[in-house]
Order: sequence, then structure tokens, then C-alpha cells
Amino acid sequence: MSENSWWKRGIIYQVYPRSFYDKSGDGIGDIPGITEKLDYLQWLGADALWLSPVNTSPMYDYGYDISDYCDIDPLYGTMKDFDRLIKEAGRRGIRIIMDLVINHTSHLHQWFQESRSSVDSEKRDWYIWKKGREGGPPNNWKSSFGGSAWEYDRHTDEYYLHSFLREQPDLNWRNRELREEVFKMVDFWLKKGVDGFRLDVVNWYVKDDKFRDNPSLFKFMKGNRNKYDRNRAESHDIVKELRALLDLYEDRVAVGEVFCLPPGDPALSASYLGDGTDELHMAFDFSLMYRFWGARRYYRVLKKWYNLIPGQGWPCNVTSNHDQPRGRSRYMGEEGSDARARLAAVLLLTLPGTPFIYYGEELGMKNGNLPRKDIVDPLGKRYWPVYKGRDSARTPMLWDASENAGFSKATPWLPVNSDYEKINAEVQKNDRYSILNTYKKLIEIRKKHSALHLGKWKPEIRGFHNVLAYYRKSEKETIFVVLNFSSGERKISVSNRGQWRVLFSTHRTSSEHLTDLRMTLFPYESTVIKKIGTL
Ligand code: ISL
Repeated sequence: MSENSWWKRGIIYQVYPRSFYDKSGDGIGDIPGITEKLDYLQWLGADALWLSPVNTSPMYDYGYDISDYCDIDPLYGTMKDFDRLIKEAGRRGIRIIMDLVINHTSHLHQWFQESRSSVDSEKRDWYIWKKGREGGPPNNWKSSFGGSAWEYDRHTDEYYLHSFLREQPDLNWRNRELREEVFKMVDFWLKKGVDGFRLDVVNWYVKDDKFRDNPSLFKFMKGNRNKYDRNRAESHDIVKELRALLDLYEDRVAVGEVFCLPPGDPALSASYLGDGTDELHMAFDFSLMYRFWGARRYYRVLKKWYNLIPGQGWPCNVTSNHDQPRGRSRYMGEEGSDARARLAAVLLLTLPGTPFIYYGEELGMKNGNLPRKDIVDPLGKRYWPVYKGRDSARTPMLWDASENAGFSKATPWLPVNSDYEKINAEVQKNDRYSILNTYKKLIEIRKKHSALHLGKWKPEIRGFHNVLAYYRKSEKETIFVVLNFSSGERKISVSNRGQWRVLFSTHRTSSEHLTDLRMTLFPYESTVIKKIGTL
């Protein structure tokens, strides 16, 4: 792992395949559709695509329930289509990262079918089976998607564990044979040339071997609520083994989804980086995603996060994904939302750590506004209207102003956002000041300047009066980033005499030179400037 690893310099773009581009004309995005849009992704500057699952699946959880790890779901195409995607992406310098969903499989996976068939099945122990307790489930563990985590199976009079839907039985990671089989599958994809994996709920793999009840008292205290069904120390051993496998290949990457309740626990996320060389290359921390808008709040979260990253470890940053409301809608305040989306882009792309961009985020795409009848996410169906589920963040990518936003010739699986005539890639490509061009420009600048992708982070204004400012410094360069989170003007005065040139700004032109960092910031201004000489 060198300073120069591609994933340290680069930008990773998350594609939700169902919603990206429909080539086959059935209303559902597909792999040939992704291949078709590679030129756009290259133009934007994506270095890698993380694909949400494309493996065979009955789609109870839209692909996060896999029934065949070594094949592609026919809805998305064929293995040949996938091979072609890798090849075509490679030609454009774009790598492919797959979603590795190995906490659980689909209930239709052959392994589970066998496991369920009899208590004597060779694969019985590949899943987690237990006898009931006092006429009920074995313990008090809850499914993250509602109800008990145990499903009674009449056939053998035992319960199986499912941390999510009952159609997603949890694998038993304590079983050596199962482990080996999963690693073989991982190796299969590595040999095929995928550049890495995003590990779904990596901190949930191993469960308590005594199946103790989770504490019900103080259950809302961090870590306590899921004391026995998640975050067990043994999950780290599995991550280490996976890392060792990846290290047999050149420059492959593993990024883990570390999910806990309440969400965002930087210490837990950072713990999955091990000593920085022996576990994950990167781990998501969802703290930024769950904070309300504000410079001080963001500063605190970031400071904590960076302090926890081990010496040789590497952070990453994420502000949107397929499980949460879109950043643009979360930042709130209609009047300021465009400006806030821009500021969020500058923040994401000037911070230390690999930026992850969720498809459509680069357009400032908003949440879809879906009526009950259009909801398909099992979570939305179950909890409507208290929680409407995740569909609103998964509506089709907005390509242009034509029918269905250019996503598909058929009726899309989720309705297209109603503002698609204004917010779409084509319109924004032609507008120098669009959010899309903001992303493109910032990505370009980040890659060009070592200070931005490799440099140290030195906070200068720590969120007071809603302004955040920091230096990024490498041996060769000093860059200053200033972000005004407020809707009012703000004056800053930082003493650093020298000649500064504007690299990017929401309000200033690149011909503007400054001799000091005394500025009156416009509402929501974000500016990136580089030191070009001393006075
Ligand atoms: O989506 C959530 C609620 O809004 C989260 O609790 C989510 O369950 C958690 O982030 C784990 O997510 C991952 O695993 C799930 C899958 O449904 C999600 O899409 C995936 O990102 C089960 O595989």
C-alpha cells in the first residue's frame, strides 16, 4: 500500500445499478447501461465505481439478498456484460468495486436450502439455528428491519437468525467451511479483475457464541443496544483474513460499512482499520451524514474522525448513499439548498480521505417525492407513513429533459423526480456554474494538487460564527479552504501574508489574487485558494 495507491488519489462513485441507466428497455437499470455511461463518468473524473449488488437475487432487499454470489442477476445482464464493463471501464481508467454482502444470503441461496432441509444437513451449521426458549424465540435480538431477529422453521422445529428480513438469513461466520467457501468466492472476483469490495455491515458478521440477550436497560447507550449481536471482536479476525487475501493481488481495496445505532460512531469505524495495514483500507463513518447543517458541528465530527485514524490508515468521507435521504434534501432550507449543496461538494472534495459520491449527488439531485402506491422498499412498506423507506433516495438518475429523464424508454421502476427538466446532467453540463460543473472542477483540482489528496489537514477557523476554514499542506503546496455555512456575510482575518491565487470559488473568479487572508465572505461562499509565493 503506497502513498500513491489509486484509491488514495481518486474519487469513488457509487452506482445503484437499478437506477443508473436502462439499456434493455424494461424500466430497470442494467450493466450494459452502466457501460454506456462510462464516458460521462470519465468526463466527471470518477476513478472507480462501487456497484451496489449485481449478483443473482430474488430482490426482496433489492440485491442485498444474494442467491448466487458467482453470477449476475438476469435483470442486470450476463457475466459477459459484466466482463465487458470491467474492460471498457479499464480502458477509461475506471476501476470496479463490488458490493460484498456476506453477513447474510438470500433464503433462496442453495446453501440455505440445504441448511434448512434437515438438522443433519452438512450445511446446517453454515447458518445460525437455535431451539426456541419458553415457547418463543431463542433470545431478545431484534431484526434491524423490525420484529424478532429469529424466524421459526416448522420443518425442523428450530429458529434461524436474520438481522434483516426473514428472507435474509445470517451466515454463521464461526463455521470454518463456510468461511473458506466465501473466501473462494471473493477470490473468484479478484481473479476476474475487480479492484475491490464494499463490505456490507462488516461489524455484524460474528455473533455472541452464548447468544446472550442484549441488555434492555440503558439499551440506547452506544454499543449496548447491540452488545451481543453486533460488534463482536471476532469480526476483526475475519476482516484480517479477507485483507490477507486481497493483499495477494496488487492494489485492491476494501471499504467497510460499519453500521451501528445510534448511527455514526467514528471510534467503531476506525477500529476496523486495524493498525492501518492489517484490516480494512477504509471504513465509512456516518457521522457527517447524520449531523444537522453547521460549521461547528461538522468541525467537531471531522476532528474526532481524523484523530482516530491509525497512523498508517486512511480515511474516507461519505455524505450520501442508497440508505439515507439524499444530502441535498437533508441540508434543508429550500432557499439555501442549492448553495448548501455546492458548499457540501467543496467540503467533501477538499477534505483528507477518499471522497465517495452517490449517483446524482453531483447534480444536486433531490429526494423523490413518492406516494404510498409507488413505495417498493420493504422498510417503507412496513413503516409508512412514520418512515417512508429508502426509495426516495433511489429514484432514476436524471440524464436529460426527455421522457423519463432519459433513464429508460419504458416506465421506470421508481418514478422520475418531477424537477428533471431543470435538474439533469445534460442541462448542467452546459452550464459553467452548475452543481455538476462544480463537482467536475473540484475533482480535477483535487487530483491535480497533492496537498488536496495527500496533504495534512490544519484547521484554522473551527466553526465559529458558522465558518470553517482549513489548510491542506503537502511538502510542495499550501492550500486554504474557507466555507461559510451561514446565510449571512462573514468577515475573516487570517494572518498569512503571501500571494494567493483562487483555484475554485463559488463567488470569486480565478483571476482574483489575494495578498492576505482577509476576506468578506458571501453567504454560503466556499473558496479554495493556493499560495503561490511569499511576500
Ligand atoms: O437502511 C437502513 C435504515 O435506513 C440501515 O439501517 C441499513 O440497514 C444499514 O445501513 C445496513 O445497510 C446495508 O445492509 C442492508 C441493506 O438493506 C442496505 O441497503 C445496506 O446498505 C442489508 O443488506
